[in-house]
Amino acid sequence: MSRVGRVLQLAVVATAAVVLLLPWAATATDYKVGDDDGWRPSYNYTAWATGKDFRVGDTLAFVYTKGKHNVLNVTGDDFKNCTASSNSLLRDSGNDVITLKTEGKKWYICGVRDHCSKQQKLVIEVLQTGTPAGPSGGPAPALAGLAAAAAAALVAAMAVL
Ligand SMILES: *[C@@H]1O[C@H](CO)[C@@H](O)[C@H](O)[C@H]1NC(C)=O
Ligand SMILES: *[C@@H]1O[C@H](CO)[C@@H](O)[C@H](O)[C@H]1NC(C)=O
Ligand SMILES: *[C@@H]1O[C@H](CO)[C@@H](O)[C@H](O)[C@H]1NC(C)=O
Ligand SMILES: [Cu+2]
Repeated sequence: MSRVGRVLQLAVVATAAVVLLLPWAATATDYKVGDDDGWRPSYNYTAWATGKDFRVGDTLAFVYTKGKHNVLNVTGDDFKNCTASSNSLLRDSGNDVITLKTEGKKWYICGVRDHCSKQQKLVIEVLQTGTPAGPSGGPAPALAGLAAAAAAALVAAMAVL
């Protein structure tokens, strides 16, 4: 193979590697709802969610003593009323991990007695997968590193010419 052919091959391989690695560079975040307080009444989940960057692919873990609480995904209207929705999925394992699969608002309540009206409810806004806009965004440095590596590979390829 000619030298130019080799260089082109190298450039193609470097580019392909970067394209293939991009999805993995944007790592998902696993959130424990309420952090050390877990899932319980009389905790401000709005304050907990404030400033967090929820993305498609991230997970929410609702952790509580099995039998004492549960988790129902509900519509926005039912969230306000603290009522279950017709298509709510009841989760009650005590360690309910939910993967955020789509963008948009997601509403969760506890369906046990009056817990929901005692603040045991969470609403979040899920954004598309990608580089967080926040100042201390996690995956951003990894992406920058990959871009730099790709650039270096291409420069190296040029130098061979
Ligand atoms: C919960 O926190 C939010 C955001 O910090 C605040 O606006 C709201 O008033 C708080 N709710 C209660 C009941 O303290
Ligand atoms: C609750 O989650 C289930 C399973 O993902 C889904 O089929 C259902 O539509 C959801 N219901 C609401 C009210 O979001
Ligand atoms: C919410 O509650 C109000 C008052 O009880 C009721 O009129 C309304 O239909 C309820 N909305 C939903 C979505 O259940
Ligand atoms: Cu509860």
